[in-house]
Amino acid sequence: MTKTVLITGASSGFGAACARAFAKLGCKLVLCARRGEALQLLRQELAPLVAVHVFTLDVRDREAVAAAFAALPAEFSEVDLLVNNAGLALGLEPAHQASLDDWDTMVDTNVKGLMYCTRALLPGMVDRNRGHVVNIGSVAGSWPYPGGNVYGASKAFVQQFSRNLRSDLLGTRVRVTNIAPGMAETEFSQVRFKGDDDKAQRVYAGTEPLSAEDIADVVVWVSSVPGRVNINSIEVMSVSQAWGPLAVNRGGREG
Ligand code: NDP
Ligand code: 8X3
Repeated sequence: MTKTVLITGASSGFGAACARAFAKLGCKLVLCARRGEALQLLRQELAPLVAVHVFTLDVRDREAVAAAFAALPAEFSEVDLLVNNAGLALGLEPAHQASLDDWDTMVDTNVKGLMYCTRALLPGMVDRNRGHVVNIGSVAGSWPYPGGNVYGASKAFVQQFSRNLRSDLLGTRVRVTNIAPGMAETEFSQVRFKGDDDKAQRVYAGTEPLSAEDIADVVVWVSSVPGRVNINSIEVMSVSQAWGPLAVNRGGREG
């Protein structure tokens, strides 16, 4: 089993659930996110079980990521598993009405932040010839939906980056996995709808969405298979979710 696990975006949702799951397995934890108070509460909860190192980090800040990961205390410095989980969707407007600031934030976090964290930890993994990068993508990276524009595109990046990493890492025992969850009830929709609780709750109303723990179970599983096995990509949906038919416009404005 993996020994030292670094999780980005550990202050809520999938990241916090992963921290709890890996603590139960006795792994040392390195947890980061922007909200320090939530991280401290999690540290207090898990410290009786395992060694936990927490620090605030905005993954969009390239220098801060490099500095924080280079300054990990010796006990935590050999990261075996990086869970690139920090990420967000902002807005659901069509592309011609969406906020460019929101688009920038999604690209800076979901694409560039994930790049910075990966680039900072990969050299150590390659040197040790051991390690695993688990990227949290999304079904939105494969399947388009109205309003998914840049969010989905950022997760398509995660999927292809994951595959390309494996190409570069051939000949090492460093593994890479893209996990693509569908609808899961976390703080995701509150963030997407900028604190509008009604809108956020309507996403899940009458459904049985995935839970954060469901995804943590998947992260634990992909990292627990024998070292010769690389789970490349895994897509997970609630039974409440499936695909719709291709959309056809009838009678609207077209030329
Ligand atoms: P949450 O909003 O509950 O968690 C998101 C986490 O990301 C928080 O811990 C947040 O911490 C962190 N985060 C966001 N921006 C930054 C940043 N700039 N720097 C550091 N940390 C950051 O949502 P989920 O748990 O659902 O989301 C986790 C991942 O799963 C995301 O990548 C999301 O896109 C993906 N996902 C979610 C699905 C869902 O339906 N819930 C489905 C498919 C994928 P803080 O605010 O403290 O920085
Ligand atoms: C989150 C799932 O379908 O809201 O990535 O994009 S979805």
